[in-house]
Amino acid sequence: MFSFFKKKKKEEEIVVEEAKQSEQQQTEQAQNEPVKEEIQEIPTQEIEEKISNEENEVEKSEVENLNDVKEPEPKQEESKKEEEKEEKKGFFARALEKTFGNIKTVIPTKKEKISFDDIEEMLIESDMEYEIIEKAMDGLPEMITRKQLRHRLVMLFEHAPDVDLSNLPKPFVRLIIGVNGAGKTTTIAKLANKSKKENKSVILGAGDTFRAAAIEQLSTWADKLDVPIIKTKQGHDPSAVAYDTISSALARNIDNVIIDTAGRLQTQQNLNNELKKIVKVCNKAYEGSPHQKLLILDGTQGNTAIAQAKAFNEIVGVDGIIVTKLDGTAKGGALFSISNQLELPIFFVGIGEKQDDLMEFSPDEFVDSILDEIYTEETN
Ligand SMILES: Nc1nc2c(ncn2[C@@H]2O[C@H](COP(=O)(O)OP(=O)(O)O)[C@@H](O)[C@H]2O)c(=O)[nH]1
Ligand SMILES: [Mg+2]
Repeated sequence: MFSFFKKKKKEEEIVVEEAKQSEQQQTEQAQNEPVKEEIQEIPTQEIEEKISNEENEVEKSEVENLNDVKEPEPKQEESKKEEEKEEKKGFFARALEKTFGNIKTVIPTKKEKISFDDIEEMLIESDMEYEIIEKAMDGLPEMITRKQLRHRLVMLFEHAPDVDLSNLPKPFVRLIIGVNGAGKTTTIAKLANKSKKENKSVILGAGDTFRAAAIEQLSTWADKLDVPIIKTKQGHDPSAVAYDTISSALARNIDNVIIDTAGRLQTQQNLNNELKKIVKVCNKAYEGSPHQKLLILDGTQGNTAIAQAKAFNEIVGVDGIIVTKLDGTAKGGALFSISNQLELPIFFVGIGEKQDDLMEFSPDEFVDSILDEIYTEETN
């Protein structure tokens, strides 16, 4: 039953080899070759067999691991959680420095209660959409306490992820989409780095085949992080890359697949068709995938990112958002409107250009780090 996967692996090596050819050759060839050649049907039965074997293996290893784990003391656990919470708040506080600068122009000193008008102005300054501000503040009194405001702000992030993180399929396939420059490739590197840190294996698919530089950029990250990558020539069909990446993950029993995509093509229609095709082909390679279609939004664009997000959501249906460049924006308040308007969860935020500059998003800590800037203490 493994012969198919062996064959796939060989093909993959060829693909990687081919990618080393000169760029011009690549483009010429790409234009002449029918892209379909690279897509092959995987016999479903073989995949099913393979998956069920993997499931058995996972179950066995989980049982083994369970025997090694000691129950932590409940008290220790609590203080650890508290520590983590504080740490996260600290990260947000640093990432939101510019947004705080804006907020301070409205509320320069910390208070116990803050007037309705000041809160409203502060939220406008942080780039929260007015419609959302009205919704959040509806019915609040003239003088607002921390607790009252906290409740309303946290409520804006009510859209919970619908993936059960405790029981992920293997491989777990994520498709990364978004406009050029949003931070897709950098975020893929950060996610791969996170996988590695969690002792999960990961493989990347260089699906932005529109520009040679994009393939190069992801390859450089793959080298740096020492993770495998499947790539092809510039101009080739990205869905073939997606197919090969997923097949390779299945063959090598890899935990996570992350696939890059182009942010811009010759026309919007081309982009729509390409993204739809990639999604379809992922499902062909491994039924049910991609498990997450993650939209990368540039945080420095504030509310204008929402229109983009809506367009992508209409094309392929987005499962969650990652907001990048939170470190470089004074518009941190846009996170409220992004999540609320799109009715989607924010999974992570990017807080810098390095591989470790990715943070799991948590509405509680995000809101608290803002409130810490304007309120003196918890009041009722
Ligand atoms: N400051 C900062 N820069 C970022 C962040 N994420 C990405 N970038 C930068 O944004 C630029 C575009 O990123 P890239 O990953 O190439 O975007 P892509 O075109 O969507 O793949 C690069 O210069 C990145 O280093 C972030 O969280 N913070
Ligand atoms: Mg890119």
